Amino acid sequence: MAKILLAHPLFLSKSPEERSSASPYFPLGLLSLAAYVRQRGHDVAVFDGTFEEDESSFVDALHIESPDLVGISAVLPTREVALELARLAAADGGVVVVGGPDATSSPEWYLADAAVDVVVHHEGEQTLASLLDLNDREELTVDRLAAEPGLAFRHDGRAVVNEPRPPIENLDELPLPARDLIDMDRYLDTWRETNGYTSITVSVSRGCPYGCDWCRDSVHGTGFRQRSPESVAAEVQALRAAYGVDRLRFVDDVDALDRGWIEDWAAASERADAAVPFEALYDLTRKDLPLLDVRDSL
Ligand code: B12
Ligand code: SF4
Repeated sequence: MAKILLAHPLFLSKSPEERSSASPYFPLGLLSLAAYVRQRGHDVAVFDGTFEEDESSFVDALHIESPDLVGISAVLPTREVALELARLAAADGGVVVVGGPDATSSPEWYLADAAVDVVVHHEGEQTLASLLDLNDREELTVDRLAAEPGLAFRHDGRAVVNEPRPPIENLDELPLPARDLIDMDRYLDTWRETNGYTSITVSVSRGCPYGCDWCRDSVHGTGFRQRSPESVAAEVQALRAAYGVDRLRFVDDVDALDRGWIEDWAAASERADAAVPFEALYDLTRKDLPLLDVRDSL
């Protein structure tokens, strides 16, 4: 089975804005990918640039892990550093894959650099797993890549962007993010030192039905999908037990579109002793949502 090194190219040492916001979060999408491909038998390691001084630690990670593939996550402000890591990984000989929100909106930009072999656009779990399977079967050929939804690649010097893969409908089928692959204590200690409390990200839903122009083709699309309230309560209960977390930040496009879901989640949280203060993005024009009621009952 293939070994993949997944890399987060945000170095706080190079990013004064992120440093001053003093609220470091490791991208949950990358940990979700890690858990998904690990569950399918692949070997996964994570490189987290957050607390590293510079790219030399990434070179060390390449030497230590010797991955077959390197997967790099990119948002707009990290695209240049993502490319730097891609070049280092390409020089080391691995297949270089880039994914994430910026790679989804600009796959051609990444493929214009010879260091990037493949882009995974939109939701990444199933597409990355398929790519690893192709690698294992030594089938990373143009024909096979062209048949795989969610991929973009270079052919005859031009970017070929396949159709997106249909989104995962049942989010409860996804394993919980592989938080064990990063240094969670370092994050929690930083939160405690700078804010006086700890905060951990959780994903409860994917997609947003509003379809605003600039975000219409975002990673998770316009189809709103929610996890079950019970699975969220169980994850929060586990986070409390493992890390004693004080607060949660939901990383969804938008939350609380479904009043019934919130009520069920509040009940499930009480049953599981998993009521933790949280922040999330709500539609404030929705006067029907029981925000204060829910908060009071927690
Ligand atoms: C929570 C959040 C934050 C938090 C925490 C970020 C974190 N590190 O966790 C905070 C507030 C700090 C933040 C800051 C910013 N954010 Co923000 N944020 C989000 C948000 C709401 C959730 C991210 C998330 O965890 N999603 C859930 C996971 C499951 O999805 P995902 O990350 O997209 O990952 C999936 C795919 O992208 C893909 N994938 C991701 N990486 C990789 C890598 C590989 C190799 C592969 C194969 C696939 C792959 O597979 C994953 C699983 O399906 C998103 C919007 C959204 N709903 O996604 C915006 C979003 C990522 N943020 C965005 C922006 C612009 C910013 C800021 C620049 C805002 C600002 N002006 O300061 C900063 C930049 C921070 C930085 N330098 O990284 C944009 C990025 C746009 C772009 N084209 O790059 C988004 C998409 C919002 C938007 N709709 O515009 N953000
Ligand atoms: S996530 Fe926000 S910006 Fe994007 S479509 Fe939904 S409401 Fe609009």
